[in-house]
Amino acid sequence: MTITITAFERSPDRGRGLARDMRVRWALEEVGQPYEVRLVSFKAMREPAHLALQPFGQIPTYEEGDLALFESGAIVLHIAEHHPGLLPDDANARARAIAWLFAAVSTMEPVIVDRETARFQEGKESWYEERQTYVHGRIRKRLGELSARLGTAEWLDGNFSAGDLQMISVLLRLEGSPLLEEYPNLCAYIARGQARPAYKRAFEAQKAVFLAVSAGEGKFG
Ligand code: GTB
Repeated sequence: MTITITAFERSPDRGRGLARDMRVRWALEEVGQPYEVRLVSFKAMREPAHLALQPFGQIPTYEEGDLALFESGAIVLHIAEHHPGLLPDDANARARAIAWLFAAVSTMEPVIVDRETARFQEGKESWYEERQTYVHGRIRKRLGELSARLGTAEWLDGNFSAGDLQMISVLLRLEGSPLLEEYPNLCAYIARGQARPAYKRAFEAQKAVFLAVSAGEGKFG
């Protein structure tokens, strides 16, 4: 059955791979499943056909036969549960890998995303800089805890898993930020993820969308 995911027609990140379709692409590449991508405009994301797939009008979505899914965490978990390569066989190790996937989206991601939301929505407010101090404090706390747990290990719990895939994807939202540079082991962890051939294939695929759109608009070549 064909797998179809959705992604931004024009990603605001200009091909940096920060939108959440990247996680789904990466997971599909890790397990060797071919997929198709339906690009959606911001207008189409608000229309009934897309809202039927994603009630919040967001990307990514995942369709396979009768199944339609939303939420990148649920999609990555579904892929990992149905194809070998992203979850250990041992039941306890499998449960722990899933716990890391949840930790990425429910413990790490909210504090990290708050930094961007504040910048876009509150950046002009007089209290913005002061609030960012608190936001950065909350991010540092979580990065410090994660860094302590990772220590010198290669991955969070044994072999690379869907938990690492999701965690690295979340940490990448801080790429280029001095906050991340305070934790060299987390930087090295991210770099290990980015060095995986599946990550590279996924990254190039999403970047090709940006390049094609830009070329169509006469900005390149
Ligand atoms: N919890 C959902 C999930 O994990 O799937 C969140 C999905 C989500 O936030 N999707 C975003 C979206 O569709 C795209 S990824 N936003 C449009 C909207 O809400 O109207 C978030 C994102 C957007 C842009 C950048 N960027 O430009 O760097 C990075 C990440």
